[in-house]
Amino acid sequence: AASYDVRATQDKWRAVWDELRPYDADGTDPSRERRYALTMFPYPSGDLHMGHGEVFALHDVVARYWRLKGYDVLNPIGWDSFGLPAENAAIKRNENPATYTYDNIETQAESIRRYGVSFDWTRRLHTSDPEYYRWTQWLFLRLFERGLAYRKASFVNWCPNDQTVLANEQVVQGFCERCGAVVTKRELTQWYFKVTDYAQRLLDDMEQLAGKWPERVLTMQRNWIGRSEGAWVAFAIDGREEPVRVFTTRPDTLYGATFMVVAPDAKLAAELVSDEQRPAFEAYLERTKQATEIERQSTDRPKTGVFLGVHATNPLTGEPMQVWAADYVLADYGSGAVMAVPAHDQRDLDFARAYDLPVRRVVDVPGEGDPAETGVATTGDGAYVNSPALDGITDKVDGIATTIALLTADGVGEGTVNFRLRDWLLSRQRYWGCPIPIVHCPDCGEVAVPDDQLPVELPYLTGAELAPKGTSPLAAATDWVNTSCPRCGGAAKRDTDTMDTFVDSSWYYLRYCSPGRDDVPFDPEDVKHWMPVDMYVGGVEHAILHLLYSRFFTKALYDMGLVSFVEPFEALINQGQVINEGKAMSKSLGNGVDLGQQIEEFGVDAVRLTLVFAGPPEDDIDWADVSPAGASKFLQRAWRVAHEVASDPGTDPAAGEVALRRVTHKTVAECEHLFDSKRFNVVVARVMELVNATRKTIDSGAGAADPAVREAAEVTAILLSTVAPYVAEEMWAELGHQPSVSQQAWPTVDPALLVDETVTCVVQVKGKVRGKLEVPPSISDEDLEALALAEPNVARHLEGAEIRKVIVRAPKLVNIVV
Ligand code: ANZ
Ligand code: ZN
Repeated sequence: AASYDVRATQDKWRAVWDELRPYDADGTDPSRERRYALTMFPYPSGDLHMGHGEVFALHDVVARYWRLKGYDVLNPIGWDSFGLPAENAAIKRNENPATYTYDNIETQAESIRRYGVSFDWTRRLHTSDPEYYRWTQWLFLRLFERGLAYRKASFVNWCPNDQTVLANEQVVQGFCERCGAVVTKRELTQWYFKVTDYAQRLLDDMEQLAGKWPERVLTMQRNWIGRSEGAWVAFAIDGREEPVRVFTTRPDTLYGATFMVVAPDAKLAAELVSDEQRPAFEAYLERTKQATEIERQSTDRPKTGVFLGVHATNPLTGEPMQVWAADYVLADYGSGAVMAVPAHDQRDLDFARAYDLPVRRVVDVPGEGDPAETGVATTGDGAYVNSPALDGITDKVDGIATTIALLTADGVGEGTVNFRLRDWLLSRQRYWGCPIPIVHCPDCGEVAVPDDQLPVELPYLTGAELAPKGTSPLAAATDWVNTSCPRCGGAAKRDTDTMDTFVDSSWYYLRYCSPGRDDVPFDPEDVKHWMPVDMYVGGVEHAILHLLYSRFFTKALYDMGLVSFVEPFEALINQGQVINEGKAMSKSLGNGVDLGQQIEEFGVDAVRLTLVFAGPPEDDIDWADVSPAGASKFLQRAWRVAHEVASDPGTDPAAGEVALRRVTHKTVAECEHLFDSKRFNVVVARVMELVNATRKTIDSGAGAADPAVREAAEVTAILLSTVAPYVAEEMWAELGHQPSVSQQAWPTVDPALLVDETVTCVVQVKGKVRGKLEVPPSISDEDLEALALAEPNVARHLEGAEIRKVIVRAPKLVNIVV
């Protein structure tokens, strides 16, 4: 049988597309509806892998479908090109990270072009280009002006291996997200973005995303933001003017607060500790710094702590409470101190039992014993006991409200909301990142580099100059560091940290709207036209950090009047993982599958089709269960239909096989629905069925000259162009059309052809069959009744009789009772 040359086809159409540029967004016609398809831009480490193959194939289905539907589609590509791997490679290879970075970008760009992704290459960006990071710096300064970028000293997550600080989000279960080393704590002065100012809005605006983002991503964001309602309670401290305020979700248990616990690594602990207890405290603090966050929060870890040698006073009972330091209390949540209520909080109870501290039950939960005896803290509702102000109350909500009112009246507490979300620690002590555009002046303090002096470009450093030393490598570039103060002109020093690469990726989708502009980061008009993104496709590993930061940036820009929407991404797809033999691909398991090798063997289209056909986009794909060979066979079959139409032009002008036309039109109608509901794998299945039906029609005698066959072949080419663009283009040309198939209009559906073949309806009069009708299966009861009564033989039998009842069971039966 005839077949097409996969490789030659790829080379041929790639050149045509480069010439025709059917994928460039237009943007000039404001009346034309637009769509923005976005894929999480790649990091340039090595060549593309299977995961890229999957995400590009899936997101390109959407972009190409929208183009067929007539939308002006923005489908841009760029590189997230700052970051540690390039820097580590440069140290090893004794070069500047740009070499590795831009070499890899070129490799990936070539692979992406070969992969036939319908990107608009005119908007390409790299976050490590000075043209781009100039605007990252500009945005940093806008946040700085508004107090949303600030510096503070605190204990921060420190990766001893990468020799850099990490954001909370980059610490996964106590380990460094990148290298897996155990994360420790260090006290450093660092830059932060004030994400916490936006906590409530980040939560509230998720309503706009309900049903459009995966539920689990919304849940992860909600948990990360971690809103808790409760109260602040002030505790007087012996020998100290200022009270200590604690956050509690259970102010109603205040009568049972029998001691206080402070995080050892909170500043407060060092302030409170007595001279006598200081040596013990400091030893304990050292131990605490070794513990990971996950260990500290573990419920079954034995509780440890040290008495700080001071006492607080319970504002309701007036009783003295010992103040302790213990690592189960975290420094950066609430105020870093808790009122311990051992009877009703298991952590506090475990601690109380370990150090023989008093336990007082204040809620009598029916059916549960006294925690002081059982060792099990109770958290349920019940009658308050030992709590004079709450006498007679039996429910928590009431108890909490009553206590808050009491504390507020006394000026020692107030209802409040607390968030788990922390400010975003953005400075990094590494070289290959966006320099922070701040000058430190001994007289003026932190001074912004003026906008017209941006970008602050990275000095050129190589190899050993980049080696991690705990301070930024930029600090050693003294020519670069020493500068003059933009405000007073005196000697000053540049900030030597660089920004977390998540800053770069928090706004790249805006830059795509106004590529190449050197007077603004983006044009508000362009952004208004293209944004928000209609479909964002990327990995679930970005469910928290990248998406939360982008949402924060968008809201901050909204407040500055630079954008007119508060959520950047309307819809989100998290593709599954490509695995092999049931396991994640890894070097050690030797089960890796190489994208480039698969493409060599089966061709781009077959690999793309395999990935799209494997299952719903969000499911994992086990390469052991799929068949790129089968995909390539199918594509040859599809092509052959077009090829036969071309070689057998035919003369029959008749309407063609109605049965095939029905399949064709139904396929188009159904696929539209399937594309819209992101069931791309089913689209492929429907196209396969269409090709089978076409083959059957040809072989059953109609021949390829039948117009219904041509119509089916054209529809196949158009639908297939969303998944397998090379063969689709080849088919389109075989059918005698000009390229590009991707610029065709979505096929028009003839509604008459969507109606199924008719069904036979039996009409009975007095229980006897008097007539038969051929009717559409979807006929209504009224229409069917009218048809039945009008049927000549039925009408004859009804003559002179009085109709008592007509029982209609559409579409199969009408029973007339006389
Ligand atoms: C007294 C109390 C009694 C509490 C009780 C709970 C139950 P969420 O829901 O996560 O917001 N807490 C406050 N700050 C803390 C910190 N820095 N480290 C560890 N624990 C801290 O939890 C709020 C509760 O966690 C607060 O309410 C406090 O303990 C504790 F029957 O206060 B509670
Ligand atoms: Zn100055």
